Amino acid sequence: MLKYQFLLITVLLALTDLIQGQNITTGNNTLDEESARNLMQRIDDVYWKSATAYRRFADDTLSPEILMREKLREFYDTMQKYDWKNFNDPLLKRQFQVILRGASYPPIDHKFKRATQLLKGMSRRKWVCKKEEPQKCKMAFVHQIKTIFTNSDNLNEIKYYWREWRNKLPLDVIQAFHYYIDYYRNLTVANETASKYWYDQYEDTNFLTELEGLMETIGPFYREMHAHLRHVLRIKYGKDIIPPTGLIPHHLMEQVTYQSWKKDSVLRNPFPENKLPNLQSELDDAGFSPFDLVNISARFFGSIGFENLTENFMHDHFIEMEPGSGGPDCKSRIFDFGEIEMNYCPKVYYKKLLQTHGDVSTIQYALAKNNLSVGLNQEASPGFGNALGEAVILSVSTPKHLQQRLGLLKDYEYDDLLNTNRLYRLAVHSLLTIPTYFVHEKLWVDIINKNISIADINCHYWNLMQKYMGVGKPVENEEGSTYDMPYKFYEGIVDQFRSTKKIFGEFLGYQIYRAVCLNIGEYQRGNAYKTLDNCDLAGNKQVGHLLNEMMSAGSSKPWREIIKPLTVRKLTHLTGTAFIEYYNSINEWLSEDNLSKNLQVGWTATDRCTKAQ
Ligand SMILES: *[C@@H]1O[C@H](CO)[C@@H](O)[C@H](O)[C@H]1NC(C)=O
Ligand SMILES: *[C@@H]1O[C@H](CO)[C@@H](O)[C@H](O)[C@H]1NC(C)=O
Ligand SMILES: *[C@@H]1O[C@H](CO)[C@@H](O)[C@H](O)[C@H]1NC(C)=O
Ligand SMILES: *[C@@H]1O[C@H](CO)[C@@H](O)[C@H](O)[C@H]1NC(C)=O
Ligand SMILES: *[C@@H]1O[C@H](CO)[C@@H](O)[C@H](O)[C@H]1NC(C)=O
Ligand SMILES: *[C@@H]1O[C@H](CO)[C@@H](O)[C@H](O)[C@H]1NC(C)=O
Ligand SMILES: CC(=O)N[C@H]1CO[C@H](CO)[C@@H](O)[C@@H]1O
Repeated sequence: MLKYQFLLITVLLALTDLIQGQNITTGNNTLDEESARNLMQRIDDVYWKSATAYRRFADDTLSPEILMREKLREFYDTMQKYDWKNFNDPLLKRQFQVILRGASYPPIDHKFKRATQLLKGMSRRKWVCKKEEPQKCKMAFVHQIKTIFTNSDNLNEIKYYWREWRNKLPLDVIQAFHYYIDYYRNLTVANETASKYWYDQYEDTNFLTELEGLMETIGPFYREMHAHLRHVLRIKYGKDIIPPTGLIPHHLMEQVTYQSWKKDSVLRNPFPENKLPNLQSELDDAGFSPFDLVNISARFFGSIGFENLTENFMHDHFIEMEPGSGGPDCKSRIFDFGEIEMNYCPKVYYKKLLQTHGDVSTIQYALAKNNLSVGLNQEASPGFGNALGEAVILSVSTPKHLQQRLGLLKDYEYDDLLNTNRLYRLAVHSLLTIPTYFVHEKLWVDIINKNISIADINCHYWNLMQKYMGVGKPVENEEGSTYDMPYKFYEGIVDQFRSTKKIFGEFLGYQIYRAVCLNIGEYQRGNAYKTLDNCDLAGNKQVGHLLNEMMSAGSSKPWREIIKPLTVRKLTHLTGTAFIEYYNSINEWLSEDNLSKNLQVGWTATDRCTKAQ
């Protein structure tokens, strides 16, 4: 009875609208599924028009996700009038659910835009004075200070820049950070926690707990690596500087991170006599052009059964950037909302070869999902696309792929020793970056959930660095100084670069890779000829099928449902075990090496927050 009354009232209301000629929003006089479908059609048109405009007029401050959210704002009120939670059509229901996430956010104003710009740009902003010429204050973290961290072995110099960058943190950056805190804290009503909004696209308020579980899984491996790094730093800088037990000072850990791919670095390859190949000269010898990297990447997808990109498509949608326009990282610029375009780096080097495979993976993802109706055409969750790209990159970086598919490294006998060296470098990089992102993520979520006060941000940061990384504060800052987090923390709270995306993408990438490798039998546990770290996916149509299923699902299902068919056990959560399995050989080598050198593993932590009071 009540239901009918409600229906009557809504019909009456709609009729009144109609009579007054104002019913432009629902376009029909009922709020039924048919009219909902029509509404979606209209929103879809708006979406495509805006997406195309975005490609032409993007100013790069706000992410396309946020801009599209703003574009659809005018429809939220109308959409909320529908009883969408009780729709019969599951896809239509899902579409409402996904789009209406945007309704929780206040309209974007210039303050939000300004804060975003400040946080995104801080790594390139110049405020640090030269150590030798204190009146010259034009050094930015990227790339001046980073270059010093990477190349200097003068401890005073590294320490000076570590401290100065933090001591002189501009006030407007701090204000932007505080603005962001308020913004997320303000989203909540009553007793909600802000992580409900931070993790809305993961559809899990307590997603952090799942991420924390991953840290525990990789913990033992991390601690072995930590003991090893403490040892190599002792060799490099002396026993007086680095104690045999305890925390590694932050500035030196940052140096190790930046040096993970450097030839002459503090790192010591497990088998120094077995020289890693010079991939640059290999690529030079092969005579690849920048476009060849795109073509090679596109052919990877062709080989696993994706529809081949036509010559016309490639010439129209892949555009080489002007020399020098890509910045020092030479990152591709990809427009994957609506119409697709990729502006690629005009250089050829190994890292680019890998990244281009990731980029073309993004393009394939866009091709697979962009034709779904608005809302469903989104990434399954932030970082899902990164994970798919990561799985492809892991395949392309195998000695097997480089040799057999790309005809590189012809003169190398890629034996176990050489492979251990390769995995060592990769492991240092991954094992140091993942926990860093996690510490940033946890700090941020603890802040917005009001689990810690603003006054405790800094000490809490050091508590987390101790707990998860065995890293300590190198020097006490001057009085009145502010926060000690590196620039990646601030970038990591901006949606485009958010730390969640990196952690999620990394772990899920290894997870997808392992699942697919097991599925096609290229990885067999216990078979020394079918190891996970040398599993190549190229040429296998089953791989294409599995990847395409995930890509073409878009956002029509939660990410957990999308990964479910991958595994026999129907996993719907993240796991760190694929990561551990991938690095199994280097993990064993580290443990044995620690043992033979009698190194202590682990550290003790002290509570930096109670000490400060
Ligand atoms: C958060 O809410 C407070 C109180 O309503 C308001 O003064 C402040 O401007 C809001 N901040 C942001 C960033 O939305
Ligand atoms: C939040 O408040 C509501 C109503 O006041 C209550 O029912 C609910 O249990 C509370 N939730 C938590 C997590 O405290
Ligand atoms: C794509 O092109 C490759 C050759 O580059 C060919 O072997 C393959 O069959 C093509 N795939 C389709 C679906 O046409
Ligand atoms: C990509 O490479 C293949 C093989 O070298 C070549 O046949 C094809 O024309 C290239 N595609 C484009 C778009 O240049
Ligand atoms: C996808 O949408 C675009 C633009 O509306 C259209 O040109 C293209 O034919 C569609 N492709 C498919 C496979 O439906
Ligand atoms: C909140 O922070 C305190 C102290 O940092 C910690 O002990 C506690 O576990 C945290 N609670 C949650 C829910 O994260
Ligand atoms: C001395 C020391 O702590 N060595 C460790 C090195 O790694 C092995 C394997 O995990 C540990 O058992 C040793 O304790």
